[in-house]
Amino acid sequence: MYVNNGLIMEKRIHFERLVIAAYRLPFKIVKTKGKNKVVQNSGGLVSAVLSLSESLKNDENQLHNNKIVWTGIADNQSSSVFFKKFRNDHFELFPVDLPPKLNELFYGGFCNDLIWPLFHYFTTYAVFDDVYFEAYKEANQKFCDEIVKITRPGDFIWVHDYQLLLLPGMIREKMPGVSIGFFLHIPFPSYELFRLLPRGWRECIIKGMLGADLLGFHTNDYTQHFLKSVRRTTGFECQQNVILTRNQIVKADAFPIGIDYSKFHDACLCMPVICEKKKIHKNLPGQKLIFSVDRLDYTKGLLLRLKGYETFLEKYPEWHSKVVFNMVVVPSRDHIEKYRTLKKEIESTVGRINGKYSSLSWRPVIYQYKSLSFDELISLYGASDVGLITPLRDGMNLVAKEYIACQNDNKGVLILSEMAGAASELSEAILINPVDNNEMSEAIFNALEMNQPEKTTRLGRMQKRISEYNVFTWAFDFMDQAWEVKRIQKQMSVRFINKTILSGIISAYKNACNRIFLLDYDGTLVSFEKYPEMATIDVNTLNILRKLLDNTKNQIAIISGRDRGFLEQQFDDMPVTLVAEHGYFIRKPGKSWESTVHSGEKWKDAVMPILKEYVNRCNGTFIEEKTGSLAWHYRNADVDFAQLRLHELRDDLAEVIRHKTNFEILEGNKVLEIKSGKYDKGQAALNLLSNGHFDFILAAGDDKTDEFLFKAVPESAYTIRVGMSPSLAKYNVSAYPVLLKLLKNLSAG
Ligand code: GDG
Repeated sequence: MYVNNGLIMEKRIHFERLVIAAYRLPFKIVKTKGKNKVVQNSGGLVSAVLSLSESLKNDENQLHNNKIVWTGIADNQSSSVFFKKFRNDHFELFPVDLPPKLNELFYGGFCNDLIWPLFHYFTTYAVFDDVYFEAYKEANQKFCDEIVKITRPGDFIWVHDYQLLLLPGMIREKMPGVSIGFFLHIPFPSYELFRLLPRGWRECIIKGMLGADLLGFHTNDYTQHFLKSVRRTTGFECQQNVILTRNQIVKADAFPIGIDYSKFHDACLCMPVICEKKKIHKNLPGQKLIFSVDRLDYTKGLLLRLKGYETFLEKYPEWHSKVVFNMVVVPSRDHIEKYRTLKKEIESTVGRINGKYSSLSWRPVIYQYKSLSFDELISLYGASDVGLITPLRDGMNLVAKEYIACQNDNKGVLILSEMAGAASELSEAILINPVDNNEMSEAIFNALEMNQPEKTTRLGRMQKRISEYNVFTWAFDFMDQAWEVKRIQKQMSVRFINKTILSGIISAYKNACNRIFLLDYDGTLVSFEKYPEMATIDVNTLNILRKLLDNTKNQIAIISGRDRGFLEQQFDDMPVTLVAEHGYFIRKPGKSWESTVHSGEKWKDAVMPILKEYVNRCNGTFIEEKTGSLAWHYRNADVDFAQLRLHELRDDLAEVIRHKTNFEILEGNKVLEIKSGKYDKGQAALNLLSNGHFDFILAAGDDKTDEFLFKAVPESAYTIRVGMSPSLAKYNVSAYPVLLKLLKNLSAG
C-alpha cells in the first residue's frame, strides 16, 4: 500500500525486481567546479521511473525491497566505466557498451532517421538503409546479451521505446518463461505508414514486439494501429486486444503515461518558485504571458506555432504591448543538418515577428534556446496565462500535463494540438489543429479573453483526471496487467499438452481396446493454404494414419466440412470413415456414401446471389458450393475489410433465412458457411460413437465448427483444439504439426 496525493493505493507489484531496458541510462555525469556530479537525464521516462522508485522506497514490501535495475547506454566511455560500479538508494545500473560507429548507425540512423520520422508521419524525412537495419539488430542483440546476464527468476523486464523494438523477441528466445512488458512512447502509426518499411523489416519488428507479454501504447488509436499491423503482417488472429500468436497470447492496450502530479503541483508552493514567479510578473508589467517549452524537433510544430501567434498579432492589434510569447526551445541534435536548418528558420521567424511588431518598450516574442532548471520550468508554467503546445505529432506530451498540474491559482489556459496523445485525456483544453493558422490565432484570443469561472471549471476537470491517473497509476497498472497476462498464459499452458498430459493420454490409449480418432481435416491434419484445393494431405501424415490403422483396435473418422470428392481423393485407399460437409454425408470403410440429410438444393437460389454480390464487394473472396451448403471464403481478402463485409453479409443472410427454421450459418476459419438442415460435426460424431463401445476417444479440430464435436463427445474423450483459441476442448496444441507428433507417438505405442 502506498500513499499518493492523499489517496491510499492498494496496488502491489507482484514481481521480485523491475529490470528496465531503455536507450539511455537515467543519469549522466556533469563536471561542475572541477568535480563530477551525477545528474538525472531529462525526459518523460526517467522522471516517471524515478518518481516510481521514490514511492516504492517508502514501502518495504514493494518489489521485495530490491532496487530497480536499469540497462541503457551511458553518455561516453568514462561514464560507462563509472556507472558499472554505480549504486544508489533506488537503482543498479548496467551500461550497455556500443562502439560509436554502431551507435551512430543504430541510433542516429535507424532510430532517428527512419523510425522517428516515419512513426511521426514525416515520411519524406525517412531514410531506408540496409546498413542501418543491420546495426539496429546488432544493437538490440547487445542489449539482449546484457539483460540475459542480469535477469533472475521472478524479474519483470520492462522494455521501453522505439530504439528497442526487437528486444522483447530476442529476450523471449533466450528466456522463454520470463515476464516481459514493452511500452512505446511515440505514436504507433497507421498501417499505411508502417507498411512503407520493407517487408522483412516490418516482420522482424512485429515479431520482436510480440516477444513481450504485454504491449503498452499511449492511446487506443495507437493500439488499434498496432493490432492492424499485426494482423496484416503476421495473419495472427486478434480477439479484441488479445493477439493469438503461434504459441502464446499477447495483450496490447492503452496506458496513457501520467506525471508525478504532486511533485509539480507542490513545487509551485515552494519559496524559490514563488519568488521566481513574482520576478517574472514584475518584468512583464500589465502583460499576459504565453509560454511553450519543447525540444528542438520538427515534430513539435515550432514554426507553425510562431505563425499562429503572428496571425493573432495581425488580427488583434488591441493586444499589442499586452502580451508576450516566451518560447523556450531545448537544444537537441543541432549538429544534424535538418535540425540546424529548423533552428535557423525559427530564429529568422522570431526576428521577423519582433522586427515587425516590437516597440521600444515591447517585444512580442522572447525566444530562448536553452534548458531550464526544474524551478525555472515550474515558475514559467505557473506564471504564464496560456500554455501553447502545438506539436504536429506527439506520442503523449508530458509538458501539457505538467502545465495543468502547475496551475495552483487557476489562472492558466491550455491550448493543445489535437495531434498530441495527451489530447484524448485533456479534452477541456482548447484543442486546435496546428496547421490551421486561423484556428490557432482564434484559440490564443479566446484563451486570453476566457473568464475565470470557465478557466476554473476546465482546469478542475483536467487536474482531477491527471492527478488520479498519474505516473504511479500508469506504472502499477502496466505491471498489474503484465502480471495478469502471465497468469492467463499459465492457466492456458495447463491446457497445453505437456509431458504429463501426454503420458496420461498414452497410458489411456495403451489400456484401451476399442479406440476411435475423430479428426477434422483443414488446419488439423494439413496447413491452411491460399486455396482449399491446394491443401492436400502429405505422405508423412498419411503414414501416421496408416500406422494407427495397422492396429486393429483403432478406427479413424475424418470429420470435415469438405465435399465428398475432395475427401475421397485424399483418403481413397484408406479404411477410414469419411464425414463430408459437416455431416451431410458419411462413408464408412468399404461402403458407399450415405446422406443423413434430405433438404434439397432449391434453397440455394435465394442465397447464392447474395454471396455473389459479396464476392464482388470484397476482393479476394470466393464461393465454394457443396451439396448441402454454400461457403463464402475470405482468407485471401484484406482482413479488416473482410470483417466489415462479414458483418454485413451476416445481416443480409439473416434477413433471407428469417422465416426458414431449417437454416444454419456456420463460422469457420476465415469462412462463412450456410447450410440447410440441422446437422453438424457433433451429430455426425454421435452417430459414429453409437455404433461401438469405445474406451478411448480422441477428437481434434481447429475451428469453431469443431466446437460441436467437442461438445457432443463424452466427458471421458480427449478433446484437442489446434491453435490458441479458447475452446470447449480439454486441451490445446499450438499448431497442427504438434498434433501430428502426438498421433505419431500413439501410433508407435
Ligand atoms: C517521448 C514522447 C511522450 C523539457 N524541457 C525541459 C524539461 N523538459 C521535460 C519536461 C517533460 C519532458 O522533459 C519532455 O516530455 P515530452 O512528453 O515532451 O517527451 P519526450 O521525453 O521528449 O518523449 C512523448 C514521452 O516520451 C513520455 O512517454 O510524452 O510524446 O515523444 O517532463 O518537463 N525539464 C527541465 N528543463 C527543460 O528545459 N527541467
